[in-house]
Amino acid sequence: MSSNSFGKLFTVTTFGESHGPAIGCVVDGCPPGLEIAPEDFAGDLARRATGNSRYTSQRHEADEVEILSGVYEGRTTGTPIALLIRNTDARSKDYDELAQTFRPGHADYTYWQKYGIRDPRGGGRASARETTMRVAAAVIAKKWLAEKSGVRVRGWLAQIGEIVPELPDTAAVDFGTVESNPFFWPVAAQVPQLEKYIDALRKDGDSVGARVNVIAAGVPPGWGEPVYGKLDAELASALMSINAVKGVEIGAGFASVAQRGSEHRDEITARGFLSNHAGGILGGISSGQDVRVSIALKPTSSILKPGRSVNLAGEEITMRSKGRHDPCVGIRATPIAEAMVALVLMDQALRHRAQCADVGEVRPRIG
Ligand code: EPS
Repeated sequence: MSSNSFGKLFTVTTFGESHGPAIGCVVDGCPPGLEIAPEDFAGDLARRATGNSRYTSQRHEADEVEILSGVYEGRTTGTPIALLIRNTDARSKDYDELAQTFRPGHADYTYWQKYGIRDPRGGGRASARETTMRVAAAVIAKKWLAEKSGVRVRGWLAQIGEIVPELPDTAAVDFGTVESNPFFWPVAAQVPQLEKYIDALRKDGDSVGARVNVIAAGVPPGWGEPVYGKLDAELASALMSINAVKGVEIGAGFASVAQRGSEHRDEITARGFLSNHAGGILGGISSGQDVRVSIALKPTSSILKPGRSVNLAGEEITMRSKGRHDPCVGIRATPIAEAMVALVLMDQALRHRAQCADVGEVRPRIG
């Protein structure tokens, strides 16, 4: 299987299946001298993990990172950093029946058509388990971005089904609140409503979609490579590669369709831009404003509600997905979306440094 690597100067290759012995990644191109310890990974991996609440899959993985290479006496050496996480709670018998059919809405059918063979246990490589290594790799990127450029990448759940946060605007998001509930929801008063909603969904054997927003603050102007390596193009590609993502918006996104130019353009003053419909990216290059992205995640396809499919002989059957699935994959997607944004920014930062370090600071600098 090809295309398991991405990035140009800061490259990440992930490997492993949901029910194999381990999952892992190799991060190449990390600048030397960055302090990294196994404990650095615990926070974000726990934010993404299953089993943190009754609202996600009840698979309980330890998600402990082993650093196999690239770090000496606690600092990166500039050589490939290999990270490994052993799978400790796979329950493959849940997938015995699923191996004989294709879950409607799942990658089962297309993997089968493409490769003529598949590892059905836990969805194999198509499982959201793979996103663990994206989050692990991004711990390194987030740390470097924060230390070198003061960049901070943070996200929140911005819609689940029909429910939206009751907030005047996204500038009002309090990240303390986001981190204090299992949904990454920015309004504490709505959390009981979400709990009831997910409990009812589970009882009904169904699932629902979600939207996750991410803001990268502190990105300096200049990151992004026109024309085929535009920052927004690479963000869209990276975010779209997350399991279940069906849409990506940058800034005003699809709302731009109904806007006038006089509204959409972000007017410029000596004190800064007057709005941010561009999502912090103009011409594929960061403007110095917050980079703002949003993703749409489809409802989980593995659900208890019976659905029609065919078996390997092509006969029509009715099937239901057993196992420990998430009623809404979006609930755990915030750290994953942050991770992909951070990985793209880190790669673009190094690429900008490589080509344009001699340009220096250009006047006027807005904001
Ligand atoms: C997943 C199905 C479930 C989840 C898994 C993603 O796996 P299993 O059926 O083996 O319990 O638990 O998520 C993780 C294990 C994880 O770490 O994110 C799927 O079909 O994508």
